[in-house]
Amino acid sequence: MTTIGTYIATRLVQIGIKNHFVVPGDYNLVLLDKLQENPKLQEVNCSNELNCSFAAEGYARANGIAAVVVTFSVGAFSAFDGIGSAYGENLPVILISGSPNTNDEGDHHLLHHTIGTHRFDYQYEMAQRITCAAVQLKHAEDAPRLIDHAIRECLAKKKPCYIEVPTNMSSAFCAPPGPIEAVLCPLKTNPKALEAAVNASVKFIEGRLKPTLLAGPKLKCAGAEKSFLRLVEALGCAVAVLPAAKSLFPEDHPQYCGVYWGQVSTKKADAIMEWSDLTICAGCVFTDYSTTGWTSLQPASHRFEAGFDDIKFPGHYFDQIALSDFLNALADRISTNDKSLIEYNRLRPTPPIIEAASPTAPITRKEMVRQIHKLITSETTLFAETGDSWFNGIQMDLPKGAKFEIEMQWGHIGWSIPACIGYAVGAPERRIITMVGDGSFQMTAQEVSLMVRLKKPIIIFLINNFGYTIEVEIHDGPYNNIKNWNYAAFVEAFNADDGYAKGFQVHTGAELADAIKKAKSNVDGPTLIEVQINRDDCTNELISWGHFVALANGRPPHKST
Ligand code: TPP
Repeated sequence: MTTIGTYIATRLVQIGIKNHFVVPGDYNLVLLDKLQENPKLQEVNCSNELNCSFAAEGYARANGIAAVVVTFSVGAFSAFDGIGSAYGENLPVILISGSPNTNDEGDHHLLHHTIGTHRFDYQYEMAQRITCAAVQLKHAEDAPRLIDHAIRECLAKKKPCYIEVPTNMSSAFCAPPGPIEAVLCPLKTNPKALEAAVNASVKFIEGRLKPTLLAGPKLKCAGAEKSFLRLVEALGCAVAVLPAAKSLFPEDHPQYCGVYWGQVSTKKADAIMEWSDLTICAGCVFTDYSTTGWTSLQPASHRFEAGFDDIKFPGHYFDQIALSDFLNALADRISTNDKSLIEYNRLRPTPPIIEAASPTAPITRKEMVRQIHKLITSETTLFAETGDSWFNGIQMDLPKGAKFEIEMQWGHIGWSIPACIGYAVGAPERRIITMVGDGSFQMTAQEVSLMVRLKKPIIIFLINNFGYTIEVEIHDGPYNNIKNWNYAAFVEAFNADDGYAKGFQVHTGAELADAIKKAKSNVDGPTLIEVQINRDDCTNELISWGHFVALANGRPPHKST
């Protein structure tokens, strides 16, 4: 007999989930038992619900879909943070929350883990604002329809969904799951809309002299990386990526011209993008951060935008078109125009040769980056946390196959630690390297414990510059100073009964090289290498970017007329 709990378990397995991330609580315990009955589903236990939601977010980055199970209010409110991230970052994460017994509201009871009122709908109402579909399972006969609806939307829109399961509902009987194909309904391109869009686009693009291409982060959720590559090769022009799209286009490709990020671009991408008279943006998201405080947003007349499911350029708008279908169709029809690539090849900077620093000199950020860079292979996924780690990571050239993860839309410090362990569960074959600042690490540090528990050989570079340096560059004050920790000793505390966490603190290039060697041989657990650098030793790019973002933040209110 199918219960609501086993129904959910079957659906999770059918859509490709092997692990669900949980923190138990009395409102979800029966549900957790029901999920455990499915042998194809393995539970992963996190230390708190904030971390749990980020671990699921990271798992979705690796696996394409994830689920997180929490208890009512005290758990779900913390998990909302990672769900906000999943929404912003276009990651399908299913948030499942236990909730009060269905009889309690009618019985006019006050309950624990609530805000102390007689209505318990507030969590569902909050969830509606940060998910693409939110459902409450109050009647067993409705449950299959509601569960399928939430999951279908989540998969199609690549956004999180919410399923609320009252504590007395998990073991209630319901109809068995129907064919999964009815839930897997990817966006269908309307052929008429596609034809009209491609005809108008070809005419528009061929009317410009020197187009360029720009890849954005939504290429990934749209599954359009290959079709983008086809368009790149058909058009033959210069190609840049937005910072959050790093690694979605191969960096060894002859048409690649770097990360376009205004004045903090790499490889002079800004020179060629701003020289061009049309930027064809595929899956791009322009925010104050990705445009360096709005300084690098091309004028609308120079922008052609192919989005997740729509196309817009001056005087035109089309929707119901999947991005990959559009890029493929355009690649079939567009004429080659390599003017921007020819120009870029004149500007292309020769890669700088970074000399090794003296092994005994106090370590600098530059030397640290040089050594981390050498570790990156085609099997590496590099996580770059909010802070100067963004800039350190963005500047590293990646070999073919290497992947880069960044959370630039949501920008929650501390994301990288739980997200990278979630990612490691979803992609056990990848070698994970995480660069994180001291301030960020302090937010979610206890999730290193899960790396120890699961024996994941993640290498964490903890860049200790003794404070919130990115904030120092945007707007300084005493609040940017934090308490220093003994980070190496901290992670080794997780070895209490067993475990292989290793921690090192390094002050010179030689010490770093030695710690990296030891990290590589620690295959049964995480290694944290704390690199102590000077408080002001940050990238020039952080300083410039911080300046422009601060200017954008500081614009005075519009005067009323
Ligand atoms: N709270 C959350 C949850 N997220 C944020 N992004 C912030 C506050 C604001 N914030 C952005 S970066 C930052 C803070 C507090 C400091 C990061 O410091 P650290 O991790 O040490 O990196 P560094 O800037 O030193 O490289």
